[in-house]
Amino acid sequence: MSKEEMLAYVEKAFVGKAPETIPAFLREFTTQALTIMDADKDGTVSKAAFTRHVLTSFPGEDPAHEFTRLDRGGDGSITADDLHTAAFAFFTDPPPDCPARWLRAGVSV
Ligand SMILES: [Ca+2]
Repeated sequence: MSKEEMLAYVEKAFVGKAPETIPAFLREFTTQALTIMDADKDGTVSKAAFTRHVLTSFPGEDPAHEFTRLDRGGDGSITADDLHTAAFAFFTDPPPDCPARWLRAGVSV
């Protein structure tokens, strides 16, 4: 096993093998981020609530593209599962335009 293979294994073990099985510390973080952005406390984050939250933390930014990426179900709201998927992708295989603003927004409160 090469050093790279070992590091890849450790990274996978660190964040779990799939979005459904991310470890408790990451689940706690995504749940906290969702709670902070979920203005009406119905368990999901609407595009309007997400936009308000991001613009409050980062005035002048356009959160529309990021919302579309995070809303993987395409149902017009961000769920806990959406954030688990985003967190898993963020750590394991971040695309060049990986959504990160929600992470910063979540930890900047
Ligand atoms: Ca909501």
